[in-house]
Amino acid sequence: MKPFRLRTLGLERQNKKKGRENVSDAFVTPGGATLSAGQYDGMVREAHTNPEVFWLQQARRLTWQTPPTQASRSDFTQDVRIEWYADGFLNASENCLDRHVRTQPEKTALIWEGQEAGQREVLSYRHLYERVCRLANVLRRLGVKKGDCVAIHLPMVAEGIIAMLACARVGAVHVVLFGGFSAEGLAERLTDSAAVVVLTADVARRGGKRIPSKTTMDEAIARCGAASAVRHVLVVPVTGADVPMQPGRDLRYAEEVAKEAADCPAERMNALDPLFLLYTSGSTGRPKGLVHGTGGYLTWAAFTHAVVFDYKPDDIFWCTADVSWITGHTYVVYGPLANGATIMVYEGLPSWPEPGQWWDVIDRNGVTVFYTSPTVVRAAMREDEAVVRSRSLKSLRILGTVGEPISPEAWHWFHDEVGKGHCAVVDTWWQTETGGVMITAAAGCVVPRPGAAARPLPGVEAVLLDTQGKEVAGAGEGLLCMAQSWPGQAMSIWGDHDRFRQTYFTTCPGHYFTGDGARREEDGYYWITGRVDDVVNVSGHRIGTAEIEDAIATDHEVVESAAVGIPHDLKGQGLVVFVVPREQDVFHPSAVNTAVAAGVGRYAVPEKIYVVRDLPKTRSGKIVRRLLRKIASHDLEGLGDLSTLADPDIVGELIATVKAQE
Ligand code: 6R9
Repeated sequence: MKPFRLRTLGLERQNKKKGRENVSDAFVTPGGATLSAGQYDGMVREAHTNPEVFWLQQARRLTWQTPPTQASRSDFTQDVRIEWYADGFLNASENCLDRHVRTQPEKTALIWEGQEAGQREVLSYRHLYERVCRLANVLRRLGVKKGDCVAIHLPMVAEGIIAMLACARVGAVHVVLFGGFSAEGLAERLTDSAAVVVLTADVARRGGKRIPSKTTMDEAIARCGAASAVRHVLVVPVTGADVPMQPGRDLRYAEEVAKEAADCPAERMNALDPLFLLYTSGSTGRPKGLVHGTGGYLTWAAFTHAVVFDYKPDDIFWCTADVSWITGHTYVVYGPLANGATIMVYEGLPSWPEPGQWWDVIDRNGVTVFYTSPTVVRAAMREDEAVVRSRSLKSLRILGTVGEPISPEAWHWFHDEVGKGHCAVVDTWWQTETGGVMITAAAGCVVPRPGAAARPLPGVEAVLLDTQGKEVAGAGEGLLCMAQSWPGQAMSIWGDHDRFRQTYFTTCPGHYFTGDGARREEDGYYWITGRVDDVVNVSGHRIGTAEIEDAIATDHEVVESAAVGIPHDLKGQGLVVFVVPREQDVFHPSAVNTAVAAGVGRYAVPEKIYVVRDLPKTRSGKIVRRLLRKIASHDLEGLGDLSTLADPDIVGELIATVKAQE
């Protein structure tokens, strides 16, 4: 087993120092929770002792064309098989739309606000259903068949959500692509998924910036060359900008949907048919397309949305995540819509054109559940306190965070200033691979402890393993693994099941390995200590250091480079690159930024670049990233035994270089 690094973030220490442990006033939600703590504990016990019965029961949250008779036949050994509800049939878009149209057609499904003042659209379930059906008919007319991939490259507009559901309706596998990817990053994913149709925006907006979505997509498709399977590009008008259209291939979204009927029969899907692929970063270079199935994923989305956020029918549920992130898939779209909730979608930034935009969205729309990231909380904390204090925010009852650990300071600020002291606060730990929340203090059911991810949800069999692969009992620290499958678990990596097996099931044989380290307290509360692999988390963006290094390697002036993550006040982690150029005197570090922006995207451009003569390596040639992390964060104590390095002198030299280049 690889010698993984386990580190403690100090959150727990910080917390203990302050004497702030359980915060019971952040436990009971105003109006009371649907599930009592006792009922919740009962679910945890039932899911543990009788998982088959429990998960078949939970599957009844959905409407099945053919209900499943078996819950799981998953197996973490040998070839690895993740299979939930294998003999069940259902359609995800029918679950998110048709059944609510039957019972509550005029209920608001989606409130959308654009970033320009006054842009607002309210769609009832019936409206949303009709718009999804029109697009589904367009997709069918364009020849999209069950099992084909369709890429969605859109900002936070209603059409992004409509497109996901339209794909699900016709049985197409959607692949939502982040607006911040470079043409190269898009091309890589288009080729890997073999997407046949792409939906993109004319031009997207992000505050004062304009993002040329269509022309970037054109360049990406051109880069795919003969490997491109893209037959059509549907262009959604976001800003109404004039963009070049390739006759025969490119189509105007508005014109196409206008030609179609507002009804469209939904495809009959097996529970194991893929619903979507979503690319994420790991410790090796190539991004992996994680495959989520239909039945298990949707059950998990509906179950966790209801239980973690104490769902009530009159909620206005706002998850601020971009739809290109797994959080957007599960808690903007599938969880809340499967449960018939009203979702809030806002296109704009928290502080553009001035601070407080998101607080105004909450007040204007009566948002009751606000689910965001610690980065957003940290940024808001730095603003003048009058910004948050001048807003009422009284509609809120639950606040949530996801993506990275939240420090006790930020937790308390969120609770006191945004929640005005009366909201439940739920930190939620999970991953693209897990499909939905795994460890949390479910609102009204588990008492939160600021900084801790808290307890595994019912059916989540979390374990800690030491670096020898032995299970840690009771209180302790180790690699966070799952001993059993759960319905939301990704089924595979697109086109490469063996990579899936190797990535997640060989580090701790017989277990799913999360890539995170964690500490557990005696009473079973978990504290996430961060990634133990080479993944850096910048403002919740998961960035593989190998991806960065691969992009930099395309510059011929570079001999080699190493990217590491270091603590960052605002972003959680910042990305630092050490680069060894061919000729140190003539090399300009901006070349690194150019290579990263082109190969990955601007969002991954490093915080700091150090131009160095060499990297610290073991005698077998492995870069010792641990040393680079310490040097870059000026943490020079306990550098450890340097005698195993091929060239121990390099360490002193690097320390001096970092100092000189500050
Ligand atoms: C949903 C999502 C997953 C990685 C995960 C972990 C980190 C997410 C966290 C958290 C501490 C939390 N992470 N939530 N760390 N506390 N509440 O973020 O998915 O983009 O795949 O990232 O993010 O390191 O392994 P994804």
